[in-house]
Amino acid sequence: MTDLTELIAAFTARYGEPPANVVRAPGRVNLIGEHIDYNGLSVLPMAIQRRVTLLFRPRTDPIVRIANTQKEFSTRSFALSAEIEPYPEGDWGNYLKAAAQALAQQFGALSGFDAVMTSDIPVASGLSSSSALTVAAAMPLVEVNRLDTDRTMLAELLARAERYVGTEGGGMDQAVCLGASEGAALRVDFEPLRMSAAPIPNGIAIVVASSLVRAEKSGAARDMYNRRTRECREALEAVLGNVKKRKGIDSYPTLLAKFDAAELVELGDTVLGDDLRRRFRHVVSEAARVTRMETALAAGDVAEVGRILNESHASLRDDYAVSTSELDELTELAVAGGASGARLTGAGLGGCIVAACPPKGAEALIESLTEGFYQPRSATKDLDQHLFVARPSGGTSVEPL
Ligand code: NG1
Repeated sequence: MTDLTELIAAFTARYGEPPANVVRAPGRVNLIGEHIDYNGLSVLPMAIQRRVTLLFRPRTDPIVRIANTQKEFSTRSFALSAEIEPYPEGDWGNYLKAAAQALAQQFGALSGFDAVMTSDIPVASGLSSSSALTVAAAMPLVEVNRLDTDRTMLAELLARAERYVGTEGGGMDQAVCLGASEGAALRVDFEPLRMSAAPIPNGIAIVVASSLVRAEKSGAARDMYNRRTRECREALEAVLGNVKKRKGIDSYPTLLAKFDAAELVELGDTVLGDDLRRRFRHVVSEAARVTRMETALAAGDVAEVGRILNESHASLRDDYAVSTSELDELTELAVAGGASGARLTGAGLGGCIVAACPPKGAEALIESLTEGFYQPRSATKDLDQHLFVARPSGGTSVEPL
């Protein structure tokens, strides 16, 4: 259900009064900078036209009630406090509680709200449905309680908040969900968080295709994710221990400011064992690709954008070991179908790929992926859920109804 009139009717039928406001919080596709946000390195995601839509009405007590029109997610209701007991692991309501607890800890006693929501962001697909949900649940509390905050502060707060669900995540998703602007990707820098628009030129189309494999945040994908964050920390420690003139160098960003990627890869090769050496090589080479991607986008150079995507995929597959056979197959099919390049996007182990092509090639690319990947799997029903041209979209909005 994405139609606003229907959603308003559902709200009024459930609560006996009409909603006061609508929140729209977008999903995202990450163009470049994969698995480096939690290392404090800059990334370049883009908000997409898929989003969470949440209608709400203030309450005067500290209760939050959220009904979801998607049948697999039944209604959640809880009391606001600085210590909210989580639902069982994997429960969708934990994203709501994550936002609520963090705001209660930061701002003290809060009034709650009643809400009805829906989402057309595919779940567990690397398109950040979870952060969109977290942001969508936070916005009514910000409005109802007139909290003194801004988008940057909120993005930092909600990035920490989402760790409530057990993932040691970075801050990319909440930042782009809040800070994106239409027609552009968003460069996100960390420590401290800064956001700036990187326009997507008309000559470049971005296509998203799902591998049809879910990357569950509560399962194997989460364990892999947390293991990679630890490996990155270990690799950094070992490299820092071997850097001469260490003064002022204590993190990935400060290391990359002092040395170029090739020097660091060489250093990593010398001081790290096999797995850590490869993880480290991905991190420093991916950081360099972010800078190259900005230049390629500014120049409207779709061929170079494609090369960068291909290199990133190879690095995620071979060095970071987060690809799957389906993601590899999809990227190969995309390139064979006319994309200038493609790579897995998001955390990996399932989820989607992102491909770039000239706009006039998008239709042929979609046809070719349909024939090569989805038809053989009898997965053409509701195909636009899994395969679509992503439009660079604006960040979260809150409007009166
Ligand atoms: P997805 O793909 O939504 O699971 C996760 C992290 C990002 C980032 C990417 C990998 C969360 C909420 N999101 O995104 O911060 O690290 O993986 O680049 O933890």
